[in-house]
Amino acid sequence: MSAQLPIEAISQFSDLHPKPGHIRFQYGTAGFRTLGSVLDSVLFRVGVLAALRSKKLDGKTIGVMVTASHNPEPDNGVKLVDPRGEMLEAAWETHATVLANASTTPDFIEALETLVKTAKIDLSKPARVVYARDTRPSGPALVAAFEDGLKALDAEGRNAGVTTTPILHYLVRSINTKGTKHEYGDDSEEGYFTKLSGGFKKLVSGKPSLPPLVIDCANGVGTDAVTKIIGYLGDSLKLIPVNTATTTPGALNNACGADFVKTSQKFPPSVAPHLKAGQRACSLDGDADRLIYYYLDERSQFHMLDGDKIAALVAAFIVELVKAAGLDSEIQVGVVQTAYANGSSTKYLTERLPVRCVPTGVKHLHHAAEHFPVGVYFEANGHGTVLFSPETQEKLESHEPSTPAQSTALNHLLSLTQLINQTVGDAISDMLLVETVLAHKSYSGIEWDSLYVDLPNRLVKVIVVDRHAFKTEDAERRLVSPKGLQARIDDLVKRYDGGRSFVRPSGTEDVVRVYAEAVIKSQADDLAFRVAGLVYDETGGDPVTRPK
Ligand code: G16
Repeated sequence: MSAQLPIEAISQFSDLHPKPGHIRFQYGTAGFRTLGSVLDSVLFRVGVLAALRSKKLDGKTIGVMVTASHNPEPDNGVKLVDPRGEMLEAAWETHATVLANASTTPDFIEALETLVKTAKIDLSKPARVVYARDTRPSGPALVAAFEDGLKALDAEGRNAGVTTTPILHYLVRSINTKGTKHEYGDDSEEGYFTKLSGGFKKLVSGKPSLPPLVIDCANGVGTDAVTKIIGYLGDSLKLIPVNTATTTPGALNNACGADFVKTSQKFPPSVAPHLKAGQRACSLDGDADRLIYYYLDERSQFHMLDGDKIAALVAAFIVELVKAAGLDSEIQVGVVQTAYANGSSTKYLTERLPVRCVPTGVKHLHHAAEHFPVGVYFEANGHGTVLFSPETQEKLESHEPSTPAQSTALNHLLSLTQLINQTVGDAISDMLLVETVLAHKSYSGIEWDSLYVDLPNRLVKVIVVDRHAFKTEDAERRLVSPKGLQARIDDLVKRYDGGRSFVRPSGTEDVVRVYAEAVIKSQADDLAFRVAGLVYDETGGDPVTRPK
């Protein structure tokens, strides 16, 4: 380990990207996320960190995505992607937070030296990083700061341009598996679209076409991906894209997108002209990794089909295929959820399959899902995917079917492994997956929705003085701090029929989230607002304004 950190280059670049004194950054649920205007130093340091992560992993390509996903347009953020396309290893999240908070260039260099020593990084190894950004106006300057970080370590960078988060994850895995027996796909956008659309076309071949699907692109980077995939899908699926204004200031995620639909429990006003009775539609979020469906019934009433409903639909379909392929004694399907999963969905699923509950954040769900031969994971907010373990994949490839029906089911399972982006939740891949199941089952939104009836629920945000004062346990279902607050929540919950509520600090916004459900809608609302009141009273003071 003779190579040394290029201190001089790092110093020179670092001085161009000073850390703002008054802010403490944290690598949270999905990386660093706050106002884009304060992230310059973080992006530079993430560039250096990504290069070191690659060196540590023997020159494997690391991914970096510049996005704030569902957050408002002035926000931005950055997250790192490990070589198999999964989220950054947890221990390195701590390193990222330490580096981001070093006050000065000398402190930053000292933190780097400590990291190199403790993580035993061989600096003579090459460093390779692939990176992309979403459509936010602050993106180009932040990418430039990030590139300075790569330059400081003389790392090899590949700019994947403006693209979705799931495509970046796909690229990382494809680059790192190129030429191996686990080759994931061609390492290009074209490879991604060909792979997904190819799997979809095989799966729906011979099935009656579904009516066109309205797709709300949240005025974000998903617009471009939807436009492109339309070309690859041909007649196999008709999409009607709306909210495609990627260059209109302030339009991103504004009264549209998956988070708007899930949180406000209504469809985006801009989608209204396309919604008639029976019409199904879906919304992506700002970086196209979340998906929420909805439809209007014959009385023009809105019904939401969220991540829980997607999990139920997809898990049941895969279980049926595994059985039809004659593999049910060998391949078990399991589901992973978070505390936000609707109580009815958990009941429906646990009656049929093994179900695990983990803390919020795709990284937690992903790792838990890896323990199942087929792991279906979805957050209620529409973020999720399906994982086929390497053993399952091999079984599917080597299994000899004994009847034509088994052979068809087996081929469908193999096509699913192509259609599904197994690196991370992917709105476009998930949309094709849902459309596949609907086509196979001849379901409209109504039949899908009738799998189980959601318990009325309400999600609210509370701005508090210090959200870091809120600590949780039991997969975020109970508060351990502030002291005594959980007992007061428990007392309130007891008064509501079917009541359930929990409180947790957001890892992507400067708020505390309160979730509540109850048998009656007005009661769920009431419970949510009362718990929010408790939270606010507990922390008191003026709500903190966000850093300028
Ligand atoms: C990110 C994470 C999700 C998480 C969401 C909200 O989504 O990837 O797993 O559910 O944030 O997290 P929190 O409640 O901690 O703010 P996205 O789509 O914004 O990247």
